[in-house]
Amino acid sequence: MARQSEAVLPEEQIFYPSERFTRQANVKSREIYAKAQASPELFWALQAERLDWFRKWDKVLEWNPPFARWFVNAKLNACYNCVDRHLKTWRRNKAALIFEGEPGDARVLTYWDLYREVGRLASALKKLGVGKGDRVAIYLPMIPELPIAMLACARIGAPHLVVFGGFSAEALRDRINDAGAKVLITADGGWRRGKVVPLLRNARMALEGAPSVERVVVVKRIGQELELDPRKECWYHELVAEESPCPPEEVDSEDMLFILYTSGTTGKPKGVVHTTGGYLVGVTTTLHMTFDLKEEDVYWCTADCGWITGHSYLVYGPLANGATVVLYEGAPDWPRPDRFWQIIDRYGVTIFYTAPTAIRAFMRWGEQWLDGYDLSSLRLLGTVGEPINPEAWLWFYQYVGRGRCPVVDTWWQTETGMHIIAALPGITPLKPGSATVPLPGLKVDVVDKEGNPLPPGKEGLLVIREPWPAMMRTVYGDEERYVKEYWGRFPGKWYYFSGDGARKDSHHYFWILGRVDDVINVAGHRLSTMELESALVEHPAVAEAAAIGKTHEIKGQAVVAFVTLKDEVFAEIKRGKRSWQAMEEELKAHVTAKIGAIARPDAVYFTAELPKTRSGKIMRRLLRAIAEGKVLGDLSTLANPEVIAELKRRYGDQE
Ligand code: 6R9
Repeated sequence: MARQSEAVLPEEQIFYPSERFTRQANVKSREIYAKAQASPELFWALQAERLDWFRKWDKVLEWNPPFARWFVNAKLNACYNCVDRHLKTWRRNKAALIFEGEPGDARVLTYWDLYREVGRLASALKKLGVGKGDRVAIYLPMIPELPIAMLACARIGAPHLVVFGGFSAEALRDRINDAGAKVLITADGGWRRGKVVPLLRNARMALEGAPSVERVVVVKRIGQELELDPRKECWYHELVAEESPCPPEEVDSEDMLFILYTSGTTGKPKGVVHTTGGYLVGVTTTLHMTFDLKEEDVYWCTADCGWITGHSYLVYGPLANGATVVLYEGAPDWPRPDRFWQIIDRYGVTIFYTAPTAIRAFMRWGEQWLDGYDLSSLRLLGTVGEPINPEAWLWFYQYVGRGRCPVVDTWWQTETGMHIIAALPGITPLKPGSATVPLPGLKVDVVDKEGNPLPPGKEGLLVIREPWPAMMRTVYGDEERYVKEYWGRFPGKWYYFSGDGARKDSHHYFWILGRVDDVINVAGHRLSTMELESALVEHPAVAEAAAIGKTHEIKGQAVVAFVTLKDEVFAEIKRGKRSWQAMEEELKAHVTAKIGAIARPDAVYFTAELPKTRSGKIMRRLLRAIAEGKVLGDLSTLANPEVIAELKRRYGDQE
């Protein structure tokens, strides 16, 4: 890449694609934008040729806002596209998954191996009574059985709901109940920084209040002595031992592929529903275009399968493209902060996709951890999850990419299913900190509160103005919420509202400003303030609580909770029977138990009252300003100004 000039601010620097990269790129010419714009449906129909269909569509798109059907009446199978079809070519013996576990164990599965594993589990699930449309919950560590389980479900037309292994028993239970899952696939445990994560124990706790689950399949990962309950639980390896692969089920393009829960603006996580045809076309195409994926690549996405990035760009997108995918279990700094560089060196990774929060952590640990590793195999870098600050972009570009690799920042969401704003690395000049421009065929805009498009330079709301193939279809069991939250924001206009703020610059590049709703983004993970607050008030000592996201150097945002205690608890602390510190620790542990470690507050601030408007709404904006030591702004609607002075005195400017 050629650098424009050193003498400008990082965010004004432009990095042009190198001739060498462009010459070999999957997309070499800007014509693609004009072509896609001229007829998005034709564009997507052409892209759909990447897949194998059992029956082609009658119509590309049926759009009854806000309900879309893509590739109407077409038939296909996602697992067939990710696995079986590659067996007809030399890819049969190509590495599909290269796995490295935290304890250092490694496994390589060719596409043929993957077919055998997936097919056998699919047959076994059928025997357990799982049929088309039945939901299967998956609560596994990042081991090959996780993508295998996802694909096995897809093979028999059973939608999966993957629950991140770091979530608590309660979070698992809520998701299972919302989806009415029939079977749960879990493990005896997983490894995380040298410790065992007790997945089966959590699962058993979750199932005490989840009557829909009939059977539990347990992968032996940790290998501790363990008794299973033969009435309900069975070992994965015993279950599949005698099986052979069943044929893939023919499903409709609009049949549900999976549900994935994500945080919204209320306390209840929503089950984002993705269907089969459009989703698979979307993720397969974008991976090919934005990451320039080639047959020879060794592709590594560090996300967990518990998130959408793991679904779209670790499992479905890369495998449908027949790629070699690296799968790793563990943490970037375990056993040492060089784990990532070691993996890139060891497997010759060529495309590396990770999160800004990880990059900022590496910056802090220092470049010396990269010393001695050969990273010359890398040819493209990607980021996702939150806005990347120009400093982190430049560090990634310089130290990891050695100034040779484009850094493709990808903006998208659980709901969009696929990349929406991202560079095409062979043709798009890059600006550190900007996700650049919408992909071909997509209409994205920045609008004001009424939905009027804003000119460059003005900050507003990020919307998508036309349907796209991998878009969510509904919120599971709550269509009203889908219509209202995503499409009902601008009456009279069918615009998809992302929940993000943004501005365009004079080159029409998009700069994402973060969430404008009550969603906090901690290390790329979405949490809702309501969810945190309901967890806090469930604690017997808490009268009222407000959660905010405080700017954090590495995580982007950190959770800070403001809590009012019940009078009797307050009195006990005053009398010295309990301490503030112990109370703070107890509440942090409580939130961890309720939601998971990612939700653990960095700090709990105690206050006699929360600042509220005259109509009784908590003014989180003020709490955030206090926690960050910022100017408080307009206080005219505040009903109880005295609490602000007190909070500022106690907690203002505090680290
Ligand atoms: C893929 C994923 C979505 C939210 C989204 C936005 C933030 C994601 C971003 C980004 C700036 C990027 N976000 N990618 N912000 N630049 N490249 O992360 O999905 O977990 O649903 O989160 O993450 O705020 O609205 P999800």
